[in-house]
Parts: sequence; structure tokens; C-alpha cells
Amino acid sequence: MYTQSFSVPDAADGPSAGLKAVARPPNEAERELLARFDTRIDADGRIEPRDWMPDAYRKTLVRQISQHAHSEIVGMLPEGNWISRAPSLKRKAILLAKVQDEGGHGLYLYSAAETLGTSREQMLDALHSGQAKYSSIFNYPTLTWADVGVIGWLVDGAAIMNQIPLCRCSYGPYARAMVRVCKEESFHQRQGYESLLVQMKGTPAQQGMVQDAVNRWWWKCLAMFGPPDADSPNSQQGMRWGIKRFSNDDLRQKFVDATVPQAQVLGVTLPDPDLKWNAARGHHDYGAIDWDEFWQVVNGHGPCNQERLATRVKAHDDGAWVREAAATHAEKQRQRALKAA
Ligand code: BYC
Repeated sequence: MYTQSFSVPDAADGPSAGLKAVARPPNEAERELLARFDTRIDADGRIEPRDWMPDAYRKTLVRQISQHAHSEIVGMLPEGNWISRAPSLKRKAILLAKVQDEGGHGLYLYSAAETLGTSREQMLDALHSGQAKYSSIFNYPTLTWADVGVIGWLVDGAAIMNQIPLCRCSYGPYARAMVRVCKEESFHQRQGYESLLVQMKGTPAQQGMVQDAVNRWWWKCLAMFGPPDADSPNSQQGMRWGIKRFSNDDLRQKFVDATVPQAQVLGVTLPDPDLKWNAARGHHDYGAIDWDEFWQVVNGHGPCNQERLATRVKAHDDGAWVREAAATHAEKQRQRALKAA
């Protein structure tokens, strides 16, 4: 089983109930293909859609890329809530562009996953039925305008830390999609930080709003990188296959080290009394993350899970006529081209 959304249940009754299928040993041709695949991975080469790949590699990629795509699409919602309330035309134009970019990222990623033989309908069904995972971070509310800046600074900052190494992922279409995504994420991070710099030059109430938003988002951003390495079932294999280049804990540490000086420039306090420089390690130490809360949210019980999913399903249902019209138009054009030929 690779994920909730792509698992195949064992038959509950019948002669095979309770029995696990025993994998057939690979034949010589398959051993040869596997050896060639492993050699390419060891040489840091790319795997392309038409290349042979082990089933487990394909399933892992479908799992990770589809979750990533869902995160981008659901990630449009918390900030999207602020488009109509942005404090100026300039901020509104920036936010519109950013949210639209996230939609674009979702589409590149669904396309990358489709090259692995899964269909967009399958992926969307998994999201809409609540089976698929998407990033825990998008199940929290955006209470004030400062949240929009903090999402740019910290959430996009964490996303970039995680996603830059994915530009070197062993699967070609995912790696190429990530190059463009990362360029855009970098603009997202900067616009958030710049918006916060302006707010921190404002009134004490505005400064307080920024600090409050940082307090609410900091720990959730650290959890975004996924469970600690010792509790991360997919990491070892993902790294062996060159899908992940750094472990969850290593990326989390890089993020903390990069963010501390940015917080000092901004003039906010990161809400962790245990956060301090450790000269011996050459890194910042930080306090304990609440993993129980993280799993609650991942398993559907965060403050906004139901609202996010309901909004997505409604948007999909409301868009049915657009998909039908586009399909009908494409079919008419195909018929016309056939007649002309
Ligand atoms: N939230 O073995 P592990 C964005 C799951 S979009 C929910 O470490 P893996 C943005 C994990 O899926 C940000 N679930 O897994 C968009 C696994 O469950 P399954 C999204 C999480 O795959 C709009 C289980 O926990 N970025 O930045 O080796 C606006 C065990 O974990 C989370 C990506 O998706 C989580 N935070 O590593 C602004 C990047 N963490 O599938 C910003 C691509 C873990 O076994 N994905 N889980 O049932 C990855 O890099 C990796 O999949 C992860 C997890 C690091 C997330």
C-alpha cells in the first residue's frame, strides 16, 4: 500500500480472504530491466515516461506528485479568501497573480502525474472523496491580512526549501515542472516578506498582527516537512530512487537556519523558547513539534479540513458545464478536421 488513495483493498471474503499475494519472482528479462534502471539511478540519470520503471517507483511518484498537485490547488483557498479584502490595488494584483500561479503549479503537476499512467479524474476523485492527502498547512484559517504575508514568507519559504531539491528528482517530468514552480515560489516568498516589512513599519497594532500571525503559523510550517526521519516510512526508498534528495529533518533544519536571521531583520520573535544557535552542531536547536496535532490534521481533523474539501468539491461541480462545453467544442473541431482531410 502506498497511500490511502492508491491502495487496493484485500478481498474481505472469498477463498483468498486474509491471504497476502506472494510476488512472482522476476524473470531474466525483468532482472535485466531492473539492473539497467538501477544503474541509471546510481549514475544520477533521469527516468522518462516511456522508460521501463519498477511498479513501486511509479506508484511512489504518483503518490507524491498527486499529493503535491492537490496541495497547490487546495493551497489557493486560504489566501484566495483575502483577494476581495486586500488593503490596496497593488496588494490585490500581487495576490491575484500569486493565487493564479498556485493553480498553474497544480496543473503542471497533474500533467506530470498523468505521464505515469494515472488519469486526472482518478486523482481528482481521490481528492474530492477525502481519500487523498494534501499538505497539512492548508487546513488552518487565515484570520488577518498579516496571515497572507506570513504564508508567503514562511509557507512558501518552507515550500521552496522542500522543492528546490525536487528540480533534481530522478523522474524527468516532475523535475522539469519543479524548475518553473520554484522560480514562481521565489517571487511568492519575496512578496510575502516585503508585505510584512511594510506592516512592521506601521502602527503597534499592525506590528502586533504580524507577530500574532507568526505565532500561529511557525510550528505548522515546521511540520510541513513531514514526520521525523525515524517515523517517515517513505523517505529511505524515496532517497534511494533519487526522488527525495534530503531527509525531512535535514530540510526542516535548513529552513530553521535560513529563517532565524530573516525574523531578526523583520523584528519578530519566533515562538520557540528553545530556539538557539548551537555552535557545536553549526545549526539552531529548536523545540518539540506537536506531532499528534500534525497527524490529527493529516487524518482529516484539522480546523479547516471539511471547509477546504467542501469548497473544492463545489468548485469542481460548478465547473462541470465548462468541462462539457470544452469537450464538445474539441470534438466538433476534430470532426471538422476529419471532414476536411
Ligand atoms: N501534510 O514518509 P513520509 C505549497 C504524509 S504546496 C500532509 O515522510 P514522503 C504551496 C506523507 O504523504 C506544498 N501529509 O512521506 C501551495 C505520507 O503519507 P502516505 C506541498 C504529509 O512522501 C500553495 C506520510 O505522511 N509540497 O508549498 O517521503 C501556496 C509519511 O510521510 C505531510 C509537496 O507536496 C504534510 N505536511 O515525504 C503556498 C512537495 N508530510 O502518502 C505553498 C512534494 C508528510 O504514505 N512532497 N505527509 O499516505 C514531498 O516532498 C514529500 O511527499 C513530503 C513527505 C516531504 C511532503
